Amino acid sequence: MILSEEIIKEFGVSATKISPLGSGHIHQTFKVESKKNFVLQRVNKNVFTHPKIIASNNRIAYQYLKEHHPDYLFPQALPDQNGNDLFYDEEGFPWRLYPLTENTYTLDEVRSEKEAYEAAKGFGLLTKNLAGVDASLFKPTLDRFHDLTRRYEQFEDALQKAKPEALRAAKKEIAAAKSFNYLVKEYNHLIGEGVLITRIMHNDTKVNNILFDALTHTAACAIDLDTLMPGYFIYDLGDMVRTFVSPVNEEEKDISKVKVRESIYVALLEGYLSEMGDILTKDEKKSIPFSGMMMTYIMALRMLADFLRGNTYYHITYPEQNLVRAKNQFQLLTLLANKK
Ligand code: GN1
Ligand code: MG
Repeated sequence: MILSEEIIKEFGVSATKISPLGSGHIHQTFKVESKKNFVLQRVNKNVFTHPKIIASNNRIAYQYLKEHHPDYLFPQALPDQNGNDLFYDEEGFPWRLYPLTENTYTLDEVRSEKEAYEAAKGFGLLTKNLAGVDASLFKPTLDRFHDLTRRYEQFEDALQKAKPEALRAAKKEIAAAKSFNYLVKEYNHLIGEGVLITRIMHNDTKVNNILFDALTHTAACAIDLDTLMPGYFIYDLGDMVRTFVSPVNEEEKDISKVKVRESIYVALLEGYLSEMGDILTKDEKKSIPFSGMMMTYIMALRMLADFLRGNTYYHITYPEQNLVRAKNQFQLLTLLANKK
């Protein structure tokens, strides 16, 4: 592996210290200390096979925001010595460098209504500020990433090809997956009838993708913009519901601990609508309750399909981990469906 110490020179920075940063599973991330501090990242080219599309989408967003919302903090990559947003090493890995936003912190879980409100406001502001940009300039960095129809088809395909022992182990979850198929029909209706408007979405709205201001504890900016691309607001709002409302995350094996914290749900919705309330149409707002179910369902299907396929996508540390995740997410989905 090529060392970060070598790469950083390509960006014209002389570092005094480089150390691993954050809890991400996809890329390798480093904190670079020098006169100014930076974040250096080696992009996972197996997951993101078109890193140049990420760089291009981000640059388009950056330029638009600079012109129309100059005070908005957008983490734009800094060019390397040749003026490129990505530097490719000899092994073909793309690297990128960002300024480090000082006096901020991240959270791995939502502990209070205030945190839910502020994080959701932060993600809402990103979409709001990009509402006027020409969405056709952006390309998908991962094709049909949150397309529920496609994810259901992938689940069916995995089901067809699964080994008998995997089918046996996942019997209940397979039944659950089929029982929620009505959500696919609802999704197709919303898209097909043009109820939802194509907007530039973040597509990975976990709370640790918000940098909080250390003084004000409000959202300073949204980070991890690999999936900044065209989509629908239900993707961002729904993934916030999925990842904020339960006191335990998708890794929890004891599903009796999976809960819907109603006050967190209300707070995140308020935070999101404090920015997006005037942007979303009346019809879009009707699909707010659907959003959390849809995104929880899509993740449950992806995790279950990965288990049936023999765990080829998500990183696992024990064999049933994807099944545990799917069980957990179907429990959350059941709670969300009953709440409705
Ligand atoms: C993956 O690795 P992480 O947590 O950033 C996935 C998301 C899922 C998430 C589920 C590129 O994100 O879509 O919500 O796992 N990202 C990709 O934990 O597939
Ligand atoms: Mg991510």
